[in-house]
Amino acid sequence: RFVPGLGTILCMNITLVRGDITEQDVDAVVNAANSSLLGGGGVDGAIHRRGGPEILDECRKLRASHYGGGLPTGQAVATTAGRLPARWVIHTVGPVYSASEDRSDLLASCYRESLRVADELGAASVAFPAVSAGIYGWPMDDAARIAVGTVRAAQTKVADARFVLFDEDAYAAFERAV
Ligand code: AR6
Repeated sequence: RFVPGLGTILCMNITLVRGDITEQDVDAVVNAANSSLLGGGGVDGAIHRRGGPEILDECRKLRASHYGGGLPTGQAVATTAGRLPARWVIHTVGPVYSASEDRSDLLASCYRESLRVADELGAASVAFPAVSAGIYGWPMDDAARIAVGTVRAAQTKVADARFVLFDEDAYAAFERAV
């Protein structure tokens, strides 16, 4: 918003929602994808199931045109959202958790890059899952701390950032992080 004397101030609302990310009425939903971009389980499976085959078609085209070797960990790319209420899906690849190597920067990069892509699209509202905190094994409290800290600190025009948590434990971890 524009404040006389101060210029433009970017304000972001961060909200926590308990629910299913595929049902969110936002401009863009973030997918916890893998580098193949060709689908999988968890959030990825739900998004492709509910969104329909258009999403996979665009993912295949992206692989052929830009990401022959797959989308690198920590990066993000957008496709249509098919039949989802959202307009776009932003696919990002979280790091697999490692107890012996600190991969926090890569996890933070998923959120920063997703917001950068959202800005490019002109998306004002974005729903995030707890990237890496499912099949990729990241401890939920740590994943939540990185997610909230990174989104809060980001320079972005996104006004509504929503974390959509599937179960009570994830919701409680994000509440602690906020
Ligand atoms: N809405 C919101 N959150 C969900 C949903 C949903 N519909 N479904 C699961 N979650 P995950 P990752 C939660 O495994 O750890 C796939 O096979 C889930 O409970 O989806 O980054 C990809 O293709 C957990 O808290 O993502 C990759 O191979 C969080 O979302 C791999 O899994 C993330 O869990 C990525 O694993």
